Amino acid sequence: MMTLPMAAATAFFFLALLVAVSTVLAAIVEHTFVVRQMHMQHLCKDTLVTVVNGQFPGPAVEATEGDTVVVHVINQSPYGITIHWHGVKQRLTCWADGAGMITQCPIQPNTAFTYRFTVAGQEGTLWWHAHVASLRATLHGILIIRPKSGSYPFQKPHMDVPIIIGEWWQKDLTEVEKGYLNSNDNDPAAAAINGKLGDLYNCSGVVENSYVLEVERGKTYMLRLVNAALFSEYYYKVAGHRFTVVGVDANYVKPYDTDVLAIAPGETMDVLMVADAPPCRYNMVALSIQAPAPDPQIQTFVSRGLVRYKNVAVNRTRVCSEQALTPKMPDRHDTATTFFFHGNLTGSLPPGHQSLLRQVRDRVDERLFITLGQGSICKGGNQEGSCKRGGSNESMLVAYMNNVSFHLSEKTVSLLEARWHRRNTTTINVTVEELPGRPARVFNFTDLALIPLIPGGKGEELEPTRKATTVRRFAHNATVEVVFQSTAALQSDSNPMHVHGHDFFVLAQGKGNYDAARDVGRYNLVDPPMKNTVQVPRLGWAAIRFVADNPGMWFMHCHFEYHIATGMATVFQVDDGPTLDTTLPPPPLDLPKCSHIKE
Ligand SMILES: *[C@@H]1O[C@H](CO)[C@@H](O)[C@H](O)[C@H]1NC(C)=O
Ligand SMILES: *[C@@H]1O[C@H](CO)[C@@H](O)[C@H](O)[C@H]1NC(C)=O
Ligand SMILES: *[C@@H]1O[C@H](CO)[C@@H](O)[C@H](O)[C@H]1NC(C)=O
Ligand SMILES: *[C@@H]1O[C@H](CO)[C@@H](O)[C@H](O)[C@H]1NC(C)=O
Ligand SMILES: *[C@@H]1O[C@H](CO)[C@@H](O)[C@H](O)[C@H]1NC(C)=O
Ligand SMILES: *[C@@H]1O[C@H](CO)[C@@H](O)[C@H](O)[C@H]1NC(C)=O
Ligand SMILES: *[C@@H]1O[C@H](CO)[C@@H](O)[C@H](O)[C@H]1NC(C)=O
Ligand SMILES: *[C@@H]1O[C@H](CO)[C@@H](O)[C@H](O)[C@H]1NC(C)=O
Ligand SMILES: *[C@@H]1O[C@H](CO)[C@@H](O)[C@H](O)[C@H]1NC(C)=O
Ligand SMILES: [Cu+2]
Repeated sequence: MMTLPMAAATAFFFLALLVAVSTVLAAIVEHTFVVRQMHMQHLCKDTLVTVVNGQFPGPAVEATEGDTVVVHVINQSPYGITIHWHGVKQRLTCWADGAGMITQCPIQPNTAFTYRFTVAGQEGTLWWHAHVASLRATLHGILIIRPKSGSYPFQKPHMDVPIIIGEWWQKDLTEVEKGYLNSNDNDPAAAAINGKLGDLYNCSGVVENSYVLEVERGKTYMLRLVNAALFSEYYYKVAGHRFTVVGVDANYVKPYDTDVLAIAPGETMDVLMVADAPPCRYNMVALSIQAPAPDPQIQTFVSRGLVRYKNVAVNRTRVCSEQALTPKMPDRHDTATTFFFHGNLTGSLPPGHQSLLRQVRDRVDERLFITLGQGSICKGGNQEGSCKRGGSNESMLVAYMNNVSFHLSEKTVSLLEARWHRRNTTTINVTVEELPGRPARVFNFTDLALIPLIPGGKGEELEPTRKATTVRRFAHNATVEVVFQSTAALQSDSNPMHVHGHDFFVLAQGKGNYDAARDVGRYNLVDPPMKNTVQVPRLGWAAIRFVADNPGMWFMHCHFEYHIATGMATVFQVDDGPTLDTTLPPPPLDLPKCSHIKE
């Protein structure tokens, strides 16, 4: 037992050597991220925002598959910061995952930390974002991984075009985060495409700038979409053009032709668009989607940008209308279009991933059924005591998985450090519970009568819940199946569920209550898409499987900020494997310490 850390250290030494030898041909992509507050003007208002290198969105990280990425984060903001590399598998580098208090303490103000990891075995679009409080609304950027061979499984596009759908906030984001627990008004001021609000927003007659994409007729553009919004899934269209989806979450899919894209928070997408329309001007529109009433309704957010053809014909006015063409968008309450969009994607796996697919097809070691919903806890000390519910101010709403709302009480050490150090000491004592593998109580999860949060409502009886730090532990190389069930408990949102450190196969999705006897037969075990974020449909379910082969403590959560902040989360603990190259190395020496730990 005592020798474990030594073995790990030795393993790390040899691994480092191996990596040094095998990466002779791989490059190092190095960035310095200075996190700082800055004033920005939008909608006639000066707003203090926290950004990287003075940019919103932040700088793009562009790498080639197999490269090592090194990012020096220098924190000159007043907040503790972590940066999560969303979708990067972080094989044996859980320490660099950047999940606040899960894998590391935040980088304290006026200190620095260097993230080091490789981007291997994945190609396409990912992104990075702060993973503490709501600061990711302004602290994010794209992460592009291009194929090492230079060739794609489709014709090489003329140009890459990042399309980052985000939001503009005028409120203090750290206050917004606290407000979730007090149900304050927490809406963004606008939607944005690549940081531009677009010409649908104005104040005092001054129109906001739009994102403009200049295209050449006949060329093919690869739109690299990221949904960086805190709250909303979006529909995205470009008037007069169609798309071919070729990748999701940095995994190739079989080409899928469509004129509308649906992208949930945390999802990324690679999409080909041929500039084959008459050489005019075409609006692109990103429209927020929301569950219909009786779910609480917020304002709709629309951001508009422009596709403009170069070398427009001199006689343009005869060919083109005066106004740029605008796409006809789905209704903002249309949850069917996104359901079918996601359901129609099938994977196109590289040979290296076939053995994973074989393993999830042949063997399931752990089966979890996880309900996603809302409940309430009593305000004050005794959370499980008796208090008025149904929207009373004596209780507050929280989100949960299987009726437990994730809550970190430990403020001095991350869960990964606690696990690491417990190998040889008992002084670090973090109390965790096992996440239940299924709900203790079965009810009609998708009964619409459960939605309204009103005194005496049908949902009131099911409402009491509790908070805990939950973890689910998996043996190395276990095949895990998770069925997520979106419920109608006090709301009926969809839930974009994100797993850190592993991609998973999305085997099936459906409407209503999951029924294994009926639904297992519908699993796609032939060409399922591989993802890191699955959009679990509103009043429906989604089934995923993955191989737990990356040792560490991996956050697993809904990517709607309100849900993650109020507890729709847990941690997957993956054990070390039997060999040195399946064992997590020791923490980097400069891993941040929590400010209030006395050394
Ligand atoms: C236990 O861990 C500490 C660091 O956390 C290390 O300094 C010490 O040498 C370890 N003890 C043994 C017996 O491995
Ligand atoms: C400004 O915005 C308002 C509503 O937000 C809209 O009615 C008006 O047409 C806009 N004006 C311009 C010049 O875009
Ligand atoms: C006007 O533009 C169209 C399409 O670009 C072209 O076919 C046509 O010849 C042009 N007409 C004149 C008079 O230039
Ligand atoms: C694919 O989309 C069509 C409608 O566009 C729908 O009828 C079909 O059921 C979808 N397939 C899946 C597997 O979701
Ligand atoms: C709850 O609301 C009632 C009346 O609306 C008010 O009298 C009471 O002080 C509030 N209690 C708390 C704990 O905010
Ligand atoms: C560890 O936690 C247990 C259970 O909460 C508690 O009884 C024990 O005193 C704790 N030990 C330390 C060293 O904090
Ligand atoms: C569950 O609720 C839905 C919606 O209210 C209803 O259509 C369905 O019949 C119910 N299912 C069962 C098994 O009661
Ligand atoms: C959740 O657990 C609480 C106890 O903590 C219980 O009162 C409640 O009925 C449970 N609700 C559901 C939906 O399981
Ligand atoms: C994982 O299990 C599969 C069999 O299901 C086996 O072929 C493979 O070698 C195992 N991998 C490791 C790293 O243990
Ligand atoms: Cu959610």
